[in-house]
Amino acid sequence: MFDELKKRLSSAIKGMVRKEEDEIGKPPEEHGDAENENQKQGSAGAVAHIENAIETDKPIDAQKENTHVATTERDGKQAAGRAHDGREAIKISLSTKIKGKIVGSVALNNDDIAHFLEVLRVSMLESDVAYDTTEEFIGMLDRKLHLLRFDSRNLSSSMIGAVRESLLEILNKNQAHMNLDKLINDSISSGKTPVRILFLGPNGAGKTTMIAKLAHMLKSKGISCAMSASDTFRAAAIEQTEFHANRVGVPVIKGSYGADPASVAFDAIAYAKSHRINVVLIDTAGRQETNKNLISEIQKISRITEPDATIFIGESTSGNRIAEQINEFSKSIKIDGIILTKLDCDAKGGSAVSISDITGIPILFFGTGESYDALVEYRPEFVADAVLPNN
Ligand SMILES: Nc1nc2c(ncn2[C@@H]2O[C@H](COP(=O)(O)OP(=O)(O)O)[C@@H](O)[C@H]2O)c(=O)[nH]1
Ligand SMILES: [Mg+2]
Repeated sequence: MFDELKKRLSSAIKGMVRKEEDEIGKPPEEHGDAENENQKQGSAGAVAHIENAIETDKPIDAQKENTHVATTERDGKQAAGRAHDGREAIKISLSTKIKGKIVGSVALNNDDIAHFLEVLRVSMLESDVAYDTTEEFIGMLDRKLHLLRFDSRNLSSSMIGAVRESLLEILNKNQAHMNLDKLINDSISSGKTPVRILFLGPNGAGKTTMIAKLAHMLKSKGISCAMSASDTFRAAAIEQTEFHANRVGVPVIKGSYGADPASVAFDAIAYAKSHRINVVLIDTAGRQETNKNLISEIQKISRITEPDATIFIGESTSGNRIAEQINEFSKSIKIDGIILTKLDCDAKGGSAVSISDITGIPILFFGTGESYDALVEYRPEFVADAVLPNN
């Protein structure tokens, strides 16, 4: 679950932090007070020396400067090298960094930012994050990294914080569009029940299992529900829905194989009304977005049941293919929410980061296993925590 994305993002961030730490030297806090004071004076001397050299156009020999600045020999050589390349380079990279070391705040080197963003870009694309989302994220982070001043004593967590902020902006984008809990609770309190929830998606995506998980969750919250076995097409589908409903302990309304799935769903709603059941979960046969007959069938089910929410269920392992499927389905039927199943089998995890951004539809839940409680309510923070290192 998110393994690859986490591994790659962590290594990119750690690489960047190591590089910056190398350049700015050890943080002042690691020295005693007296030494620290000497160091500050030495640092200030070095900055003054370099700035003086820049102003007066004298050659700089940073290596000869005998101070207590934790500027490494390599940094000195780099600084001397940059002196020949141009004064700006020295101003930005060396003197700013030495100053940064004193006040504990550093600006990142432009080349380092560009390299870091490129590593992130490749990591995300290769972990199934969609191209457009990756570009948007990189652009956002680029602006942030150029503007921010980082705490040199805490570079790692400041960097993770900046990446996390940009990621959360992407992950949060569409979440306000739908809140299933609120929909159900509002409908119950205003007496507009049963809430009708229609599920659709490809065959084998985990629709029936997910409906059973949701029934289990609702039941545990004291919300009554019924399942409509409206997959009247696939062999053993009715028995499978019935099996789950019995195990979870909720009623199931079924027809016979080949029966009109819309009429089974209609019966389920009537049953829920007469038994004062709060929510009807309507299971349907698997379908591809390219099958015209099955698309008109789901449109008919939707017309007859007038769902309060239509939810697409897809496997997270399908990667970016799901976003294409949803966008294609959306031309024929309005989809209000997405559930991604089998996250436990998805080593990459990137589709969970970008699918909502690409489709404009919120993610509601993740399926994370085969048991009834292998269900995680979607929260942007959950994804950010799962794909970023802790510190
Ligand atoms: N590992 C894992 N397996 C799942 C998950 N959700 C469903 N499955 C399995 O995927 C298979 C197909 O599930 P099913 O509910 O019948 O899919 P449907 O055709 O869309 O109704 C079953 O073997 C489920 O146990 C999940 O989140 N993780
Ligand atoms: Mg099924």
